[in-house]
Amino acid sequence: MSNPAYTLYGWHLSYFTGKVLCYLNYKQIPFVHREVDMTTLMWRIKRKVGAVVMPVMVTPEQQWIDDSSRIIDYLEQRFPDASVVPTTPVQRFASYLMEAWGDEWWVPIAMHTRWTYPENYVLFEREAGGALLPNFPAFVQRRAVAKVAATLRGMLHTVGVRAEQFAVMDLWTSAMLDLLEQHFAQHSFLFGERPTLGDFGLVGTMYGHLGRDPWPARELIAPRPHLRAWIARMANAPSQSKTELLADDLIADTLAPVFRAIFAEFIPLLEGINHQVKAALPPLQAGRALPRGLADVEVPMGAGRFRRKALPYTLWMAQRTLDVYRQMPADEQQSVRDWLTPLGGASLLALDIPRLKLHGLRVTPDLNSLPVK
Ligand SMILES: N[C@@H](CCC(=O)N[C@@H](CS)C(=O)NCC(=O)O)C(=O)O
Repeated sequence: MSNPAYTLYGWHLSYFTGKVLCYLNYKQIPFVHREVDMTTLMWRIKRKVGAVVMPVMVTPEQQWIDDSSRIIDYLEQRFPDASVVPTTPVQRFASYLMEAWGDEWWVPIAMHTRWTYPENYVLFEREAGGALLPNFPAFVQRRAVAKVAATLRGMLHTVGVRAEQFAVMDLWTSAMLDLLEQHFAQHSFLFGERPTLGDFGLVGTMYGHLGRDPWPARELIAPRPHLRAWIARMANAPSQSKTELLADDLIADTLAPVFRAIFAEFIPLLEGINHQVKAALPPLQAGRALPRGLADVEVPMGAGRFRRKALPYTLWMAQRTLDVYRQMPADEQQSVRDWLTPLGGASLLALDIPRLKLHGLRVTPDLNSLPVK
């Protein structure tokens, strides 16, 4: 392609920007990376996609696309070589599920490790300040960053970063990172020797937050060299030597405990959100978006319990995963069922989510698919 006219707006500090940056590097798609300044964030992006959010990608045709999953879907169509979507059913389904889990479940962990340890703020202040108001004096930048930081801190309670839950979250994180360390000691990526959508979902947490913020980089990632090496592989353009996923649609045994945890913890979260979304639908005026957050939902986290607000958006990610299953022929669906049932995941396929459409950071019920009263 001669015209490298894709532009990605987003900060290295941002979870979902990290996901797309790693993807663009892997696919070797020519793009321009622009840090987001205040005007772009608060005015241009808001006007174009209806939300103050990053990342946003602008195509050569001047189409503005938000949401990391939609950006990747769009680029997969345009750049089908080296597809990140596995062709075999179990790896394909597992990859979408990993994307949903990486995107959604890990948010409280990433926000906890960033905002609970003040030493991380120096990097945040420097990078966000330079990005937001590039030509302004440092004291003005610091004030602007303080406002953004206050907004982000304001979300901590919503996503479950609550002091009384830190012990459960810390135990969970350390056990899960150990499992990933054991996996990456044996495999270069989640499903073999090249990354898939699932790796890009999981790296969202690991790139901007756990891997770059000083506290988690030192305390959580440095002691796990194989995990650290995977993050580095994800962040850099690929070496072309090994490009295969595991043969025969296998999922490595080292991921079995990870998927067991996903099924034991993430499915209850999805069920809890779905319950609340269904209750919120009847009073909702036609065409209106659901609130961004609903009431608390309590789910297992490791051996403990974890409470956070239910975000309807998370169901859109689950719908995306389940659509992959629904579009499979019967024999492929059977393979997926045979894989996830012994791991405790059968109830995922029974999740009956009202059809949802995405608008910025919110979802709207798709009225055409609601039951007729
Ligand atoms: N699901 C979206 C999430 C995007 C998102 O939450 N981005 C964060 C920065 S990493 C943000 O802009 N948050 C602003 C907010 O939550 O209001 C995606 O995949 O891009």
